Amino acid sequence: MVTLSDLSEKNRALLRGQTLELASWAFGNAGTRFKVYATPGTPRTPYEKIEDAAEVQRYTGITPRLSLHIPWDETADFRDLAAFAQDHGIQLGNINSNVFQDDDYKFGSLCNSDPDIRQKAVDAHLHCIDVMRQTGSDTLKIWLGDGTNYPGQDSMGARQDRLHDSLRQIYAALDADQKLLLEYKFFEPAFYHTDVPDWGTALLQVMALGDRAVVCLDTGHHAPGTNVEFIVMQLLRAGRLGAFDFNSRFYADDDLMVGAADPFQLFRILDQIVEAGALDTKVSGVNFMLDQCHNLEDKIPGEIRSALNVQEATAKALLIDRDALAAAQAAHDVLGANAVLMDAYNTDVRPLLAELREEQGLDPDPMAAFLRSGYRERVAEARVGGQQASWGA
Ligand code: PSV
Ligand code: MN
Repeated sequence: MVTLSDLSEKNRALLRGQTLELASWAFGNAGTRFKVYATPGTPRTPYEKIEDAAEVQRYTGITPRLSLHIPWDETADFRDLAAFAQDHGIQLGNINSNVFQDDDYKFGSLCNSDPDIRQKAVDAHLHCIDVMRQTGSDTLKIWLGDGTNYPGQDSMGARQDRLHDSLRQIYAALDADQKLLLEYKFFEPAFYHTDVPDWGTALLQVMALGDRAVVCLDTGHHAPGTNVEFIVMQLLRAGRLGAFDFNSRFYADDDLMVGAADPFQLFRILDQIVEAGALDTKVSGVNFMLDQCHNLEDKIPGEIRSALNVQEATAKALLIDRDALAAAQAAHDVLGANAVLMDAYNTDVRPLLAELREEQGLDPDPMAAFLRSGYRERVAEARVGGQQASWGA
């Protein structure tokens, strides 16, 4: 059985210091275009989402930040919201813009051929930057639903030019200590072409802006069979990997719990992160976030399970014998090198992580501790009436 002492001093420190950002929308109701199911106790306000995020942090100890989505999390006083979060041990993280749910954006937002609609979309981002100043957030995260459904519908090239022009205006409005994070996704809602479909396009667009523009890699936003860890490596080499949106997919953008569909892929991603020395967010600037929707499972346990999955994949990546791996690689020992990786992957790290939590004064089994706490029952009783938060509401 491996224990914490099997990790080097440096790797123990990395594991102790690991943090993940949660997404506010993970605590709202979610579903598919067929049905969104309601769950008793679902938050009605951003304040209640913070309370739920604080529960995940209370039991895992590795999720101290919460991302907001504007206008889903619009509220009268963002300074008050940030203070409330701080009282709950949560820091407000990225501000995500939403320019995909207004009728005006039917044919696009930042890429739209209508200058008035482009201006409206740019202004929505300026509002997000204002929110960032009030919450103390340093990152503006942009994902666009822009694209076309039919060949010939619009000029793809002209749309790239408009995208650059809109992003340039948004980037110019950021403060010197704020970053722009551009997320790509290969399809949906557009079906023929998407304006930011892949890491190459995202990279070209952010490089045309400046040093404080980086790429967000959402693990669910690639075609089946894509070698996602290669993209991780390449963006890290370019110094432009700004963040992850972690989740799992079987088919499209399923937004399932990270590590559920393909724990081996998650391990391979964390291996690249560890190899590049990018695990410590404060050093690398890479923000590790969960972007998930819990349709069937309860939301807080869903987030706890996901955090534990990332932590397990990280511990395994930290256990890789890097010297043995380098020696096997140098000797072209194909099977030997692969065996070094697989040895780490096949190690049960749960006892090691239980030990880590006990050392930090946490329950060794976060899921069981949360289920015992009675929190779900309390909020189901207390949060009656009002409008439950929901993806798209
Ligand atoms: C788009 O599918 C996405 O991954 C972006 O991050 C959005 O902002 C988020 O999902 C909303 O659910
Ligand atoms: Mn995402």
